[in-house]
Amino acid sequence: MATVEVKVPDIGDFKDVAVIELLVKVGDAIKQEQSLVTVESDKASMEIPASTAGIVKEIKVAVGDKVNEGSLLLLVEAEGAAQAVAPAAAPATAASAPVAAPAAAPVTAAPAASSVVEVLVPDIGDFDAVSVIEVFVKPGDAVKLEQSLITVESDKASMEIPSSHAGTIKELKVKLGDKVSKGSVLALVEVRGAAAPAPTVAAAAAPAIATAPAPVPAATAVAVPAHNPGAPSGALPHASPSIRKQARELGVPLAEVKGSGPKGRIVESDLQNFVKSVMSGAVQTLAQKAAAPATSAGGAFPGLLPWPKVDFEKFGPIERKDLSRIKKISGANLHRNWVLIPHVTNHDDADITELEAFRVQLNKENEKSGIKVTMLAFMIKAAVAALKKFPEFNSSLEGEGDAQKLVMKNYFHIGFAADTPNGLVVPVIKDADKKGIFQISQEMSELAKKARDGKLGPADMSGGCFSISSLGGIGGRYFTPIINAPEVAIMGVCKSSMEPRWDGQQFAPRLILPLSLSWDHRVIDGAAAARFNVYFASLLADFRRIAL
Ligand code: CAO
Repeated sequence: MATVEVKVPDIGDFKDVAVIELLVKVGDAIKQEQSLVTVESDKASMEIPASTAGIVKEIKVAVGDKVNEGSLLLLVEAEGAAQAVAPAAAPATAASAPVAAPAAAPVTAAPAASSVVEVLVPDIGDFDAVSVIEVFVKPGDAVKLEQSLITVESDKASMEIPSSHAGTIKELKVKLGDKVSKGSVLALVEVRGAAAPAPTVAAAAAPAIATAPAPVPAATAVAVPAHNPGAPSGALPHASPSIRKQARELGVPLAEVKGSGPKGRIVESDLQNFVKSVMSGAVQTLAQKAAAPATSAGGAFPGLLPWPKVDFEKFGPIERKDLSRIKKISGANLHRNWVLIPHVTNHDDADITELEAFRVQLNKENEKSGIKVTMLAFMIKAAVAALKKFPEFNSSLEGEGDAQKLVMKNYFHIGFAADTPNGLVVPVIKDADKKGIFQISQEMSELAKKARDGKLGPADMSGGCFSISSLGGIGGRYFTPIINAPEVAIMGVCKSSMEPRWDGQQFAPRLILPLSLSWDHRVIDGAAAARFNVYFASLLADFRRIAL
């Protein structure tokens, strides 16, 4: 056994390339030519193979380090002295060598004023019969000189093959999965003008780095999945050849995997996590989503028909408007809450005859103070008292499955829905239990003004325990308010009106306030909801009860 230094082999024109992935760790048994690290320039990435088999004793580089030819990567306890080859002088064998990108391919003949030329696979070193894994162009596309046409991949590296000519693609001679080698015809390109370049065979000789790196211009030295703006499908997934191979074998759409590596590079754990989340149903691939309408229309809602597509113009003049920012945000939240929370709404009435008389009197007495008390301030205080009596209404669900918990809150922050020209917002009165009716009224009018002026900040709208949505100033009888997650209940209130009520002897005119309490059936039972409403109504009917 001998300790051998494994160094970066000749990697051609690649200088100061960053280590972006370590593929082995100390103690690993490695085979000769096994990939050890991935390095990346701005145009290419490549895996550096082991020059010897053995056990990794020490890793001399870290992710982010810059390396060059000859940089020490690892110390390996080699299997037998015979394999302890001289490190830098032992580049990987041709079959697994990192690859410099090919230069533009030679053409068979110099083009005439407008002629069709064959674009061939240039000398790509010892890469023979490599698979076409991406095709970036299609017939009719205009291509620039050196624009990438396809990506080919061996088991250790991938590279993009650039066009040897500018012109228009007449015919593609390869498709995904084809095997190509040096000299394979990729495409027929119609070249306009006699001046079309015809690179020489010598210039095209850009073999595997391990043998003789060619002085190709950096712009064409493209390999694995650098973003290719010319690609019809947009950005290519950023991953090493081995990850791409794994993804293909598993059928993972790499473009949908989020990379956590440097510059968003997809590393093995990203691939694994993606597969896990698809298997658990937490994530659907685009293909699954696209397939959903055929069987279930809409993916998450089996059996639903697709959203109707209507040509509205056919029926009359229309105009299209953008949704306001608030509408977009609140719409997305309301949709989630409506879909995810099993809502039930209990309707009830509160007799607020005496409370309204008191409110009117209070406002008369305090006319000069400038603070106007509305019914909503009393309802906020009543909500606090009801939350104290029924603490599960002041809770939130947290976590999933067996690990799910109910978070019980010992604070009382009450939100109120406010209608603004731009949409619905829910400012929150903090610590409403510690505030009196006047203070609540004042804060409410300040928050409502801020809401109308579009000046509410996140702090004004967060931390709510329970919300009240009052349409009392507008009208209506009852409605079904949507719970403001992660709260578990919301009180909807409509306009009070005088109604005849039987007092035991006769019908008497009473001021009746319609209540609509929506509650989350995962947390609250119907009986508790009915009790909450009865209690809430009793407080409004006789506000002295709040002191009990
Ligand atoms: N019954 C009868 N009258 C009522 C009432 C009720 N339940 N609630 C309020 N009123 C009266 C007020 O006393 C006031 O009367 P005066 O003008 O005669 O004094 C008038 O209606 C207007 O009140 P207001 O709306 O200005 O004040 P408020 O405290 O009741 O409400 C606010 C403030 C910001 C909540 C309200 O303006 C608002 O935006 N409401 C809409 C909420 C909403 O959109 N909810 C739906 C959400 S789901 O999409």
